[in-house]
Amino acid sequence: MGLTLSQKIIKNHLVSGQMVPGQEISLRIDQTLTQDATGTMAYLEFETMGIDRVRTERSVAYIDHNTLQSGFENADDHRYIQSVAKKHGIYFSRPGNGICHQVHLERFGIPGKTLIGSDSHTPTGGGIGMLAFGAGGLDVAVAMGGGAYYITMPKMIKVNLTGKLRPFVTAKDVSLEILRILSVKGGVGYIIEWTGPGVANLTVPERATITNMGTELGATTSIFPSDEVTRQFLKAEGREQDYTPLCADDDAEYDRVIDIDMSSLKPLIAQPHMPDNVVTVESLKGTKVDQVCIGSCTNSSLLDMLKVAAMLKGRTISDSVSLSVSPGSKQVLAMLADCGALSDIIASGARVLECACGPCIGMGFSPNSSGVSLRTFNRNFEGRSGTADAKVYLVSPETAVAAALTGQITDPSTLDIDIKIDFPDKFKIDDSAVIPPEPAETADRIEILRGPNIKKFPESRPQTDSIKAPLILKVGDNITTDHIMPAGAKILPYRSNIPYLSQFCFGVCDKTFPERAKAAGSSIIVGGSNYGQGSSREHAALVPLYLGVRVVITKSFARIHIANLINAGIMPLTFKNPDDYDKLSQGDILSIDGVFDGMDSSQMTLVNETSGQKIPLVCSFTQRQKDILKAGGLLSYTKKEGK
Ligand code: MIC
Ligand code: SF4
Repeated sequence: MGLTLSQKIIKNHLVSGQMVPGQEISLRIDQTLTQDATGTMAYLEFETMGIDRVRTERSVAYIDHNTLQSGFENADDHRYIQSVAKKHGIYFSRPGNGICHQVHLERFGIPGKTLIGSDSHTPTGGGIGMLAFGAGGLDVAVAMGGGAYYITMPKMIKVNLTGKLRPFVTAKDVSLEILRILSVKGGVGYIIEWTGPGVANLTVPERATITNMGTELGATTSIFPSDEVTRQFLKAEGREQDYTPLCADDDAEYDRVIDIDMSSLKPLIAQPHMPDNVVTVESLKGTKVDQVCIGSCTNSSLLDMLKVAAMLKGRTISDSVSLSVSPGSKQVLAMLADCGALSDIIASGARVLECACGPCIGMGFSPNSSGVSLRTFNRNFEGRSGTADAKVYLVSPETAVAAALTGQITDPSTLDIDIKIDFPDKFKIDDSAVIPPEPAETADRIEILRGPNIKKFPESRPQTDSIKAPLILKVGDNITTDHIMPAGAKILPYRSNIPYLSQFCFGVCDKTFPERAKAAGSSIIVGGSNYGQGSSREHAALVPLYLGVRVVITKSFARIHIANLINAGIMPLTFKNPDDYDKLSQGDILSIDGVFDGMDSSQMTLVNETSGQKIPLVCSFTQRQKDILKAGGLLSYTKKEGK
């Protein structure tokens, strides 16, 4: 039997385990990336491992999230990351150089290589045939030190693309269509391979939009073949030598096949507050819009921006709309400036923001009270924009511009606009904003610059054989890491200050949670299905650990978050019968005895001491995960094992 493309790359990088779906495998990692919001913690973890130089082929530290410097904290963190990078062999992409995923695709990604990044949208690299995963900071630190990356061997979904996108229908609409079909949990446990005759009709930036948003499906990663289109892209980046043709074998077997005929798609829109709440743009026609934001790692490529500029050229945005445009990288911005497209954007009344995540992570540009905001981003979770009652919709750049011009939700294909762009076959290459590391021989001269905002890690707590603790918080389905550990301009500067961050934990669900959890000392959280979807931020595990959470019991977990919980030493368990969720109430006293035997037999019994009911739980920990939980987390385990 032939192999799928990802199975081939996995096979080439397999360190341990067998390629059987559901089994734990570990992979050799060629490249890593970090961004600043998760990077400070990842590098603090890397430092405690005591390794002088990174052992990857390429590691890059990006500054793109925490760029609003309203106090010393973010600037201090940038300096810290820059100094660690210089000392330990890591390339440093300066603030202003662009969003990690966009820059990595342009300058560093290589087909067939493995990449892990401390950001959930790292699968963007799948747009050029990389096997790229989002991971917690600690997993990235271990990979920088040469350690393997552990995942559960995924099943395979093939999306067979046919046809060609019609004008004003875009790769973003393909992403929204697959979200409509599969939902935000439909990709959990799968790699999504995009194949079929339609692939040749998609450029690399379009493919990258699609692999980027595979994260919203909960997929382990997403990947396109590396073909002639990939070669052209790498050639335009002056990196043709990095090209290798790659595709699945003809007789590769997939667990599920989904057909999408691109010529039949219409412009789509995800309604508040989930990326899978998708309908046609036409069906919301006329809804008044207050704000439009164009950018983010999903839609900030040169191709996107040139289309935006072409639509805005010679036109002025509606009086009632505020429009932001954030190009994805310095390369994109410089090329827009050189060809005059930037002037067309500026003349339309848009506010041009720096090349960074910006409004996507609530770093400024929050909407007005209960405002309607149309964004070309990938997430519209409640409160993420920084305005608690805002209504955020996700759309393509074309649909975004249509709304900016008309002041209402408008299907762009109904406007009398012709988009004509001249797409260059050579990009402007200027890597001056990427600072190379110090040579190994002189690296010990480099001093690490630490700011006062860097605080100690939460103390690790080894799991014990019996646990008795209150059910401190009960939450529903699809809880995101933005619920657990919100981001935004006010909180993000404290990503290396867990005690401060802890005041905001679960703030969207229950403002009293931090105080109650701290007072309880030890506690248990109960959640519904797909708990922990969204961001890769390990803070969504480290902060609950700091607040005394020992166990999280749910109907199911999202992939990166369950790994982060185990890495933090918090035990994730699931209900054997999902209906038992209803037998528990916040405030109940819960106990579990025989935890260690339970880890071995994959079953435990939860006793609700308050109601007297017994509830069966399941788990499936590998020996390594059991040892990590018993050691009180991956850092203690790594130190103990001398790994
Ligand atoms: C996000 O989009 O939520 C982020 C901010 O990029 C996160 C990382 C973080 O929380 O720092 C992600 O997606 O992993
Ligand atoms: Fe940045 Fe938004 Fe992309 Fe996250 S999703 S990396 S915040 S642009």
